[in-house]
Amino acid sequence: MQQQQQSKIKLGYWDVRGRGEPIRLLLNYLKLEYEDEIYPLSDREKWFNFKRNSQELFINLPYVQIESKETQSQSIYVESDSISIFICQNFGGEQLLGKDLVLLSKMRGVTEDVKLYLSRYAYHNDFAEADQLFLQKRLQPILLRLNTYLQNYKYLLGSNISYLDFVLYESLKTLEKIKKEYLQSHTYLVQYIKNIENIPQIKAYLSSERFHKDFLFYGDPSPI
Ligand SMILES: N[C@@H](CCC(=O)N[C@@H](CS)C(=O)NCC(=O)O)C(=O)O
Repeated sequence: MQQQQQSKIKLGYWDVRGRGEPIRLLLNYLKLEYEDEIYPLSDREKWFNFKRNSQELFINLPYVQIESKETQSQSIYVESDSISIFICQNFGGEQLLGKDLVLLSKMRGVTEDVKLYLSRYAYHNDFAEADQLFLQKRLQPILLRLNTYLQNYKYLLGSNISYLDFVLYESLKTLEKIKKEYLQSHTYLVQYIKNIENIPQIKAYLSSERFHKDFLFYGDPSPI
C-alpha cells in the first residue's frame, strides 16, 4: 500500500460490474484504499433515497465520494469518465492520462462504441437478433481494427497503460462472457487481456475479496 492516503474514497454503484468495475480496476492499479458502497438492485430505494438527498445536480451511479481526513469535508464526483480522470489527477495516476489529448479522446470514442454495442446486445429482448445487429454487424468490425492496432501497440495509448485500458478490458471480459468465440478469433485482444491480468496489482485484485466475482456485468433486466 502506498503512503497514507489523505482522503477516504468511497465508490457508489449497483451490485453489478457495469460502469463501476473499470473504476475499481483503476483504484486497485493505483493501490488506493477505497470502500464500496453497494446499492442492491433488489432494493433500489437505498439508491433513490441517496439520490433525492444529494446536493450534486448530476448525481448518478457510479459516484465517488471523497472525505478529507484532515478537514472531514466531503465532495462527490460523478460521470464515470470524469471520475477516472479525477482519480488519476488527484491520486498519483497522472501518467494514466497519457500526453496526447487528441489520441485519448479518439480511443475513448472507440471504447465507448465497444461498450455501446455490447450493452445494446445485453438489453435486447431477442439475443439471436441482437447478435446479428449489434455484435456481428457493428462490434466485429471495431474488434478487427482494435486487434490490428494492438498488434503494434501494447495499450490503447501506445506503450503505456491508461485508465481507458480498464474500460476496454472490462468490455472484452463482457464479450468473453457473452460470446467467447468472437473474442478468441482476435489473438491480440486475447493477449491484451492477459497483459492486463498479469499486472501485479490487477492480479492481486482479481484474486482478492475486493473483487466481486459473483456480480453480473449488467443491471436488471439483462441476464448477463
Ligand atoms: N453517463 C453516466 C451514465 C450513468 C448511468 O447510466 N448510470 C446507471 C447505471 S450504469 C444508473 O442506474 N444510474 C442511476 C440513476 O440513473 O438514477 C456515466 O458514465 O457515469
